[in-house]
Amino acid sequence: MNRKDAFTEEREALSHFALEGEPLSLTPCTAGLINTTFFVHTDRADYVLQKINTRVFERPAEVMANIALVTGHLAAKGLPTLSFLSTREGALFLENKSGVWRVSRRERGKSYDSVTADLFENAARAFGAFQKALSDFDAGRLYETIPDFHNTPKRLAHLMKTAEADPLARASSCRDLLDFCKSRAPAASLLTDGLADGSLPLRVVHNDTKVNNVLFDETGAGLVLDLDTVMPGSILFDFGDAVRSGASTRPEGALDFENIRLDKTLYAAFLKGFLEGADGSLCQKELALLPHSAFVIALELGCRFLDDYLAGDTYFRTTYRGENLDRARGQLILAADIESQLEELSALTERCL
Ligand code: GN1
Ligand code: MG
Repeated sequence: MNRKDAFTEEREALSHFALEGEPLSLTPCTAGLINTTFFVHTDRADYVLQKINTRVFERPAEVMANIALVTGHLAAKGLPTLSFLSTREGALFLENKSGVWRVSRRERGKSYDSVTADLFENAARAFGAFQKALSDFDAGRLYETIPDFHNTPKRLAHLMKTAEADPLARASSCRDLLDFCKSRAPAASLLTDGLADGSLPLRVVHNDTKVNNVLFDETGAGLVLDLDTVMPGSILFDFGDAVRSGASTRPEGALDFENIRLDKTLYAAFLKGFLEGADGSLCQKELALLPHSAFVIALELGCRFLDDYLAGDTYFRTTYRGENLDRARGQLILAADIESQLEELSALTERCL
């Protein structure tokens, strides 16, 4: 193993899993804002070791139970999916004094933070096919591991409460953003209202459909990764999150705010791939709300970043002071741009159906 004196906790955790071969190297992976991830290379195989963030995932046993159900369902259909190793004691994860750990096989392929329209369409096809493959799985069997994860009105209300308490006296630096969020409260409940009145079906939802959660093979086919937030919800959470993260002209966290817009070509590419992958699974109301879902989820993530900034940056990993404020500004500018293009996006969506 490299750096003999480092990674003591990680090596101890790894020793509980029956890896093929001897671990030769352990490399930190910096992607993701929540869990801590390492690539493990042995003389025979490659693995991913993760320390689960238990502040975010308070009940890791439920996270892993959801993942086992979903990967089991996909594997039973012969579809490619992630595969996790049990511990030597036969558990789905290891809990020891340093934390909660799990190991999966490292699948071959490439992931990207930003993609061309062609690759984005392929990512969409993978997310759509994931939905289709799970459309016969009873979403009620899954735990709600993070309650109200995509409950946008609750996220917005929570932000307003934090802004009112203003524990670090930061609210004065983002009044414009707070006003924007508050004024969009009526639209924020579009998806949750539909779930509540039954007009939007409850499905198995991935809930984190960023393009870097797809691994592409050499043919361009995509494998869906990061199943931590698989929960019951609306398919529109997945479509909206993918579009707000992948069809923006600038990546999340970009500081050249004046260049942030929704790219209609990328939107159309995602739409095409997603509808093909989902292969007729969407109902009329889901289809009609596709463009709006991107607005709602961008607004929601803007609220979450802003809330975390006001509360002292305890949720999303940051590398500089004010990063969550910058992330929030970027998301809310994107939300405003999507909102201004809703009519056009709806027309474009209709033409694709
Ligand atoms: C978090 O850690 P990562 O990148 O998989 C967050 C998502 C956000 C995303 C924003 C459990 O995901 O909801 O969209 O950051 N995941 C959780 O980059 O909160
Ligand atoms: Mg994630």
